[in-house]
Amino acid sequence: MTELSGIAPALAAQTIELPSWAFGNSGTRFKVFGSPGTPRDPFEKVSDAAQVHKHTGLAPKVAVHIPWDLVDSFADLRRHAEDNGVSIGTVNSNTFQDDAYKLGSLTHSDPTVRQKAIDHHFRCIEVMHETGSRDLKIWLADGTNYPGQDDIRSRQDRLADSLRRIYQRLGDEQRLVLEYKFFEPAFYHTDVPDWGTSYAHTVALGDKAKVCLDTGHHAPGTNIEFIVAQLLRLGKLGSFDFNSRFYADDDLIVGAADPFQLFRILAEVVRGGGLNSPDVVFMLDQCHNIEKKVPGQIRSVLNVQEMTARALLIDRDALAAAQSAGDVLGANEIVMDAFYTDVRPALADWRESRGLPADPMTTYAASGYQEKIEADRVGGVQAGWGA
Ligand code: PSV
Ligand code: MN
Repeated sequence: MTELSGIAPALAAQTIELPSWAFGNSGTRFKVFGSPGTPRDPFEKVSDAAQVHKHTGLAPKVAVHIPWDLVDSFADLRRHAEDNGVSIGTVNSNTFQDDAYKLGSLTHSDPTVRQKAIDHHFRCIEVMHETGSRDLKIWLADGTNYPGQDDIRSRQDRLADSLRRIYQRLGDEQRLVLEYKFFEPAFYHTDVPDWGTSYAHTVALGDKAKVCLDTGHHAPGTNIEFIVAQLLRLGKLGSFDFNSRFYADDDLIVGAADPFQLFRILAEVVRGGGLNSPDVVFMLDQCHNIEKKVPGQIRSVLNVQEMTARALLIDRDALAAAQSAGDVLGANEIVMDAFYTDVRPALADWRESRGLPADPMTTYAASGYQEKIEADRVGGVQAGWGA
């Protein structure tokens, strides 16, 4: 069996943040399917997220989305999380579902709309104080659908100004992470389409501003691991939104569509010192449209753990020697050897040695939790992506 002892400390330190919205119902523009047991409020979402942590030991934080996760008392939500062995992670702002933002939010030409969007971020910063969260993640749906619809350059200037105001409101220990996406819901241009734009804005803001890389937000064929390497090199990689995609921003289970890509990304994370660094948050941003949500999240964090283990198994000394000798095939073979190593049996043993289930999927299925939430959570309104 594969020997994990050399990489065990790194594995033990790994943490992955879960998105609260992954536990709600989600779908496409064609249909959102309801599923039994879906949480009806943010407290139930946190309870479900805590199950993922309980069975894997990997997921001690839950990211929230505002206003989807607004509650009367964030102190209560924080306490509920802590009582369940987890805590509140990244606070995601949402300026994409209010009619006022049809033509933009932080980039809008009307100062009143811009101020509304800025005020929303101020509210998110308050939530961060109330929950003990460090990071404010901004993803903007801003953009245009038609050439000439608005002045791209002026929108950048307005964005820079809005971001500066938000940044100035951050506490000393808080950060802003700016997520980019090259399309959707705007189809001609988006105002933060790529890592370069996000980098330019975050550099202008200062050290507490970083880039968030969502693995589903690139054109097909983009070498995402190169972006990872570059952002780590520049000290600007703040967080990941992990998911996988076949076609667009599919938000499928991380590592499901292209395990090799996940491995390559994690290999660069390890190489660049981003693994278990407080600077780089591993977050999931996924939707479980047809599969059960809690096991979907368990599978997801295990996928990240397995690929992290494989990335850690790359023989770095041998690789460096092969690279400096110009041994093209030898260097490639060292990387592929690590990728093809089946770490699952060794990880199962290692988990068990730490008092965790060898097979978290099976243990969850046998725990009775799923049956209990399906029986208990009848009535009320199921939470969904967007609520
Ligand atoms: C946008 O597609 C995005 O990736 C942003 O992170 C949003 O906050 C999230 O999806 C919502 O699922
Ligand atoms: Mn995302």
